[in-house]
Amino acid sequence: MRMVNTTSASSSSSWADLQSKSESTETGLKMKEQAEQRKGGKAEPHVDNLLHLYSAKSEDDVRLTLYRDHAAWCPYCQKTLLMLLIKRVPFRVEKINMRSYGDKPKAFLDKVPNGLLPAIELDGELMTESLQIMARIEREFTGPEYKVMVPEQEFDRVNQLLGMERELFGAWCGFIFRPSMPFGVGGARGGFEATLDRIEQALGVTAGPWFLENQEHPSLVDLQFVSHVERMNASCVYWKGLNLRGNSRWKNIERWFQAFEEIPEYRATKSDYYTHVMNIPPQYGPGYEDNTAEVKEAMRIINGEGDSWRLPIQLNTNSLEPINACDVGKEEEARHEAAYKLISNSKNVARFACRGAGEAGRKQFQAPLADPYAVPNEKYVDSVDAWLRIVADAMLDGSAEPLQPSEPKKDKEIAKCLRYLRERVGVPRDMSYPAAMQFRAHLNWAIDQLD
Ligand SMILES: N[C@@H](CCC(=O)N[C@@H](CS)C(=O)NCC(=O)O)C(=O)O
Repeated sequence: MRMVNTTSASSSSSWADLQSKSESTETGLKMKEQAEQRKGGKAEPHVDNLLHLYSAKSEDDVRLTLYRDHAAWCPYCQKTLLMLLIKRVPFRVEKINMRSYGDKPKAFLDKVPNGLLPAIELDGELMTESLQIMARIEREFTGPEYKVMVPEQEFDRVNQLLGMERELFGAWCGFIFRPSMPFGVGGARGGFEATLDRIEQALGVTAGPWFLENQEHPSLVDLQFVSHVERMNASCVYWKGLNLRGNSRWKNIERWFQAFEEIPEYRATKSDYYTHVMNIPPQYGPGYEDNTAEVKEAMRIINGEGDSWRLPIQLNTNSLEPINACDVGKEEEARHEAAYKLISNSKNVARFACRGAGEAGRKQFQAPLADPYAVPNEKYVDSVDAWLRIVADAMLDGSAEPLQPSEPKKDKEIAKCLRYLRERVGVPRDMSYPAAMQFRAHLNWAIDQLD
């Protein structure tokens, strides 16, 4: 068992040591290579990519800029991003705050006075409204280098399905953002479930997993649905105790969602339930929770209470929040991903965490976890930095066991800082879901020794 003296920063590995250790892991090495590829617009799909060249020879040939939300919360940005990735359109990305998260840069407001996201600039022409953007992208980028996202022979079915997507969205809003009827009968829940039944049938018409026949990849219709269905999965189980994943009533929808989870482009944009239930209210208003045992249990798990954010983290495809099938059994990879992300941004992360013992910002925003003008308490930076190095080390070697108290280490202020950080790990903005769970649990491991 390791003995750790956290009173002096020099007692744990330096960030430089941790960096070389991280980069010698298989995952760290791959992430470093991807960071290099990213600079040239050739990286695999990832939210950190700011340039995708695809068939373009150089950035000078890139005609399109996507403005998307910085925190990866906006469902309309997600579907537009997916359209560009799956269709393989060369594009740049500029990340802009959502209003609930902070002030928007003046340069963006000069271009888009109502501040709406997503927006694109195509050959200098600015557009908003995700569906119109996606349709324009489909018309503009034709040729063998681009995937067809709306097959012409399917126009009628596409229109019908797009109408159903709006119905599902409306039924979801009525279900989640209004109080439930007594005894849960009929009303909004029944309406939502019946709409899902119709979607289930629509998916049953095709041989493959997608909404349109003979598609080897998702079409615009699938993308139009997926970003909100992802939010439905999180919100229905959290506020209403209705688990859509693995539900035998909606097998085709499950198959469709799993088909998405096999696609790297989708996995790169996929969030987790915690991030969603924190970011949905600032965008749509509060969710109304049912007073049931299922809801209490789901909230406990998703909010990280009890053991759900504690080591050892064991996630599988049957968990309340299933992991992607391809991530099963990759706990070490997840730990190493989290360590790499922490190590490559350690100074900023330490200062950010010290907001937990600092002052709230002079201007507040609607998202309760966002506080862009918060002032960190500089007094704690060195101690928080030392604890983060311990956390990084433990994630790299998988050695997190209860520390042997070499001396009393109780420090509630440092614990507050680590807790502040733990609550703000966002997926996919900061890291993938399995990595975020490892990071949250390792932070708890440290907090338990400080609190
Ligand atoms: N109908 C629009 C809706 C876009 C939308 O509502 N965007 C929200 C974010 S999800 C937005 O930009 N709100 C302003 C903000 O939060 O900054 C679309 O499909 O693009």
